[in-house]
Amino acid sequence: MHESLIVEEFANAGYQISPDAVALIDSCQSPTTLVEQVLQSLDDSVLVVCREHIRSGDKKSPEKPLPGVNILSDISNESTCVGEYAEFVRYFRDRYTRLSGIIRGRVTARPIESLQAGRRQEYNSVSIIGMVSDTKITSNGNRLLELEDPTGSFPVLVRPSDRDLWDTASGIVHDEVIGVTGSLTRDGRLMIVKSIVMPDIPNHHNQQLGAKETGSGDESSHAVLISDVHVGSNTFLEDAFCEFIDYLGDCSEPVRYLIIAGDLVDGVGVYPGQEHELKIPDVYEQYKCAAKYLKKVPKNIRIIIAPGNHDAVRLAEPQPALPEKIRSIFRDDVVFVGNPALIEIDGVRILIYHGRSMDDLIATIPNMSYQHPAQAMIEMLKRRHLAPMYGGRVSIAPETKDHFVIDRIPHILHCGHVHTVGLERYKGVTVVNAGTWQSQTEFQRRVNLVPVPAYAAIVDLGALDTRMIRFA
Ligand code: D5M
Ligand code: FE
Ligand code: ZN
Repeated sequence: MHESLIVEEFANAGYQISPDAVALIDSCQSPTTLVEQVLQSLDDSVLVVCREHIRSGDKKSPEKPLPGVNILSDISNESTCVGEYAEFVRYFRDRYTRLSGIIRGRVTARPIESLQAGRRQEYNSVSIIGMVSDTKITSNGNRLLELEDPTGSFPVLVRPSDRDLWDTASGIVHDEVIGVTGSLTRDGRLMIVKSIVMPDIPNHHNQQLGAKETGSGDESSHAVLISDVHVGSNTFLEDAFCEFIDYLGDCSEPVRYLIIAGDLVDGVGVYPGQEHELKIPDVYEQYKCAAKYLKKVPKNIRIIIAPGNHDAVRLAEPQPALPEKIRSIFRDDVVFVGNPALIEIDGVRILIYHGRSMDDLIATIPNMSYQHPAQAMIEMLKRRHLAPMYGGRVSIAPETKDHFVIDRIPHILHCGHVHTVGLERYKGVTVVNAGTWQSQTEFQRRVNLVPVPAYAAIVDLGALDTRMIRFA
């Protein structure tokens, strides 16, 4: 049904209708039926028909009902913080409590205050769990870490002689939580580390995931994961993206979900000089344009949108879902979630995180690179934390709860942000960096960042098989 016909139908019945209400009706599966339903439900007090009058959806003839999305964890509407000092203390305490809890199953640790010189009973095998407050190389070439728990702070030393231990220690970043076992020096003021335990994914986790039921007979639903569309940028790859949208309509796989992990639009004022690289200089127009593309996605595909650092929400993470003013631009069936968000679709848990912390992880941990983003994402899983380093690129809002802690292990970790593609499996978790739909920007050229654009990941939600498809 053409949009002008919808307007005409309402005009004939004596009503005006708002453009977004028209768009909403048009996005439903059978607009004609819905127009009838809405007209029947209106009373004389209504002059202009708005979205609010179109509640019913067209439940009558759903050929294939839209699949549901279970949002397990998301900051939206839950933000409590105003940024006071006490909130930071509480935030880090929550981080410590939850990450140390994960480690405690494997290490019998004592409180740091019990290590005060003169009070100790043993020297040889002592364990503590602490948040790393400092890490440095000593003049003798050892690595010195300072660990903090709620009772105190203690220095621990790693020597280069044990290669594996040294490699682990070299990747330790400040503000992550680790367990260490070692021996105390004679004066009781320093621990020489023998082993380091990170929260990590348990080794037996792989089998548990394997036990996920695969639907019998019916071909299982598929989800398509993308990120960093950057609509509005003059480097947005419109042709490739349109080809991708067409693919969703034509493909042989039963795709039921499309998940976008942030930076849907390029935004405005995100970096200095951005105005020279924008094709659409107004952020609402950018979202309108994005909504136009997404309207062409088949109606039986559930679209899920999380924000990134270019989107129109607060920059501090965790970021809430896009505001209503922007949501109303999109088709009515889109599910908007925060960043990060843990969702469940068809029994599969997907942890969506835009991935800004990768800038810090790649810059700090040895052997990380923008060309292998999945490796940096595996570092998040090892730390059971999406943004372990405080005070870097990610500005972290001190919410009561640390929303970056990975409590429930997802089947899939889905990120973007770095504009390169990665697909790995780590202890049963599928790790996907979905790339971008933007070619190299002037800024990226200067820092020699080579994007890998126009890819989408397609996941069989039954078998959890994942592959990348290229559209260029
Ligand atoms: O980020 C796209 C990519 O560009 C991501 O890998 C980070 C990099 N980037 C973006 N801005 C900066 C700055 N200011 N310094 C260093 N690296 C940066 P996007 O979020 O799409 O802009
Ligand atoms: Fe981006
Ligand atoms: Zn980004």
